[in-house]
Amino acid sequence: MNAQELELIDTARGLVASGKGLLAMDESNSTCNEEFAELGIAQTMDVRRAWRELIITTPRLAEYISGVILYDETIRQESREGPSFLNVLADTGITPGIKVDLGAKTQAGHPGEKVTEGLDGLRGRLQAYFQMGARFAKWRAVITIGNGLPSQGCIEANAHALARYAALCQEVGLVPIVEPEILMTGEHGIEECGKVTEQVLHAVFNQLYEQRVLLEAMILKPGMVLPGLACPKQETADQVADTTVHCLLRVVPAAVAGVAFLSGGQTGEQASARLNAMAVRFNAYGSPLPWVLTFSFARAIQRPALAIWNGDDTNKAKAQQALLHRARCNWAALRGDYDIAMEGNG
Ligand code: 5MM
Repeated sequence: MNAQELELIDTARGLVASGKGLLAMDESNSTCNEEFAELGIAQTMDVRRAWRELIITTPRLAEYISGVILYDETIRQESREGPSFLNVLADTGITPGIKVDLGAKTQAGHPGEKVTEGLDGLRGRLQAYFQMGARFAKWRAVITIGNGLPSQGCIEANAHALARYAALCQEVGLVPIVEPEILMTGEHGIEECGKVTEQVLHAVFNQLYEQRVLLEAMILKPGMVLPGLACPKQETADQVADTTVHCLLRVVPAAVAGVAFLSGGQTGEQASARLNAMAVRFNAYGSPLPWVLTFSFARAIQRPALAIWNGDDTNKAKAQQALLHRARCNWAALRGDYDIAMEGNG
C-alpha cells in the first residue's frame, strides 16, 4: 500500500476504533429548516450557525465523539467569538467530515424512488474540502420499501453512485462514509427490511469492488434492520440486534474499517438500547466481529437538545447537557453499559 492509502486507513480507524462515535450535523438547509419549523425556531442562516456552534462547543463532547459530519454552509462558518468552526474542532481533537452529495432526487422512470445526485464536479469539490481540513466525507442514498419497491434499477443506480463517490474520495485523501439508508416508513416487517438490506448491501459492495475502493479505508453507514414504523409487530432490542448483526455478517466484507449506524428516526433511547444490545450480544467493542460497530447519529443525538434550545441561547447550557447526555449514552452502549436508568440522570 502507498503512503496515502495507509493514512486513509489510519483516519478510518481513528474515527471508528477509538471507542467513540460520529455525530452527523450535516442536515441540508431544507432539512435543518424543516426541523426548526417544527419547533417554531426561525429558519435563517444565523440561527442555523448558532445551533451548529452550540453543538461543536459542547464541553467534553470529544470524550464521546471522534468526528462530526458538517454541511457545506457549516464548514465555512465561524463561532461568535471569531475562531472558525474548523479551528474549534481542531482544538478539541474532533475530526471534521463533510456531506458531499447534493440530495436524493426523483429517479426518472422509477415512480416513488430516488437517486442521489452530486457526481458532476465532485473531484474538485472534494479537493477543496480536503484543503479546508476535512478528512472524511459522506454520501447518502435512500431506498424505500413497499408496493413492490425497491426496484433493482433504483438499487443499482444508487450503488453505482455510492461507489463512484467513494473512489473519488479516496483519490483525494478523504475517507468515504457510504450510507445506503433503507427508510423506516411503511408497514413491512423486520424480515422484509433484512431481505432488502441484504440485497442493497450486496449491490453496494459489488460496485465498491468494481470501482476499486479500498475497503479498509471506508466506513459503512447503514440503518439497523427494523420493522417499518407502521408495522404492528415491533421486535425487542435483542431481536433487532440479532437480525441486524446476522444480516451484516452475510454481506459486509471483513476488511471494512467500521460500521457506523444511522438512527433513521428512532428515538434516542431506542437507538441507544438497540446499539447496546448489539454490544452485549456480540461483544462488539474490541470484539470477534470482523468490523467495529459504532454510531453516526443525527436526530437520535440532536433532537432533545434542539427542543430545549428552541432558538434561545439562554437555554444553551441545558441544551449542551442534553446533547452530551445522548452522546454519552451511545458511548456507553458501544460498551454494553447503557441502561435505561441512565435516562433519569440527563
Ligand atoms: C439518515 O440521515 C443521516 C443520519 O441521521 P439520523 O441519525 O437522524 O438518521 C444524516 O446524516 C442525513 O444524511 C443528514 O441529516 C442530511 O440529510 P439531508 O436530507 O438534509 O440531506
